[in-house]
Amino acid sequence: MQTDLNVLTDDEVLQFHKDGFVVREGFLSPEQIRAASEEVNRYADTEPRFDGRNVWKYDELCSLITDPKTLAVMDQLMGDPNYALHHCHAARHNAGLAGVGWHHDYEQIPQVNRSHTQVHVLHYLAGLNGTIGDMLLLRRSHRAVMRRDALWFCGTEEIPGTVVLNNLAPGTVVFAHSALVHARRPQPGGEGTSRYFIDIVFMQAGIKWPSYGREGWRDTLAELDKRLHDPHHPHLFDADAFFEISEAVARLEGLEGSVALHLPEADPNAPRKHGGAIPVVQ
Ligand SMILES: O=C(O)CCC(=O)C(=O)O
Repeated sequence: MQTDLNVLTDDEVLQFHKDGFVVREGFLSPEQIRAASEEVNRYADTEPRFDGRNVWKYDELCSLITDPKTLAVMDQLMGDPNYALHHCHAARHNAGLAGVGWHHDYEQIPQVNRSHTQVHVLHYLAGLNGTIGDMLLLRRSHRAVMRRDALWFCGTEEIPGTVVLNNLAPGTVVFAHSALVHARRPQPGGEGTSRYFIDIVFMQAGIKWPSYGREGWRDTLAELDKRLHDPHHPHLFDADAFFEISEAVARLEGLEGSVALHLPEADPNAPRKHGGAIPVVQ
């Protein structure tokens, strides 16, 4: 699908890079909301461990991955069309859902820079209404380099810079830099309703990213490529965008002190590399 439309304004693109997120209410059409909610209901009712991970099995989730508007936003945020899908998750949340403490989801081992962009596209099919769970975002935190769980000790308390999302229209999509620190604050109420949450994650081209999990990720990408190959986004399901996360974790095990000292010596004549298209913003 060719996506030469500009869905985000220039100000929104700047806001994404500056604050780490853009919220688009009503991004999904009523038909998309209905079809995706029905699909999530169907599988959540019949598969106790349903999480949308084997996404090629789910038609409506597949169509959200390749939604032309979503890919157009990705083209704008990534700066070129060669980005790759990392994973898709889907969940139906009900009353009494547990919270998730402050964390970020930027995939890097170890966490040392933010040279390239990774985007979580968060779909709230039924919106958010202050019951079941609020989404908390920590504005601008994507620009700090930290462990994914560095702020976990703050639980789901509001901390300076917190943006609360608890009143969003159905079909809202939040485009969040994956390094943006966020939390899900549990809320009472919501009996008899559901909170539908689908996150779809894309990685900018130019570096290798950790694979999604230790098993099955190559097969998932191959199945998706067979079904959804898009010549305008030729690397969308390209396994070459990734390395085996388990190998990287094993390489780090037992290292002490400054990890840089365990790397081969740098060639002083090698050209210095710069990262992806991240505008300098104040
Ligand atoms: O349920 C949500 O709104 C966000 C959950 C979360 O923190 C995550 O998926 O990383």
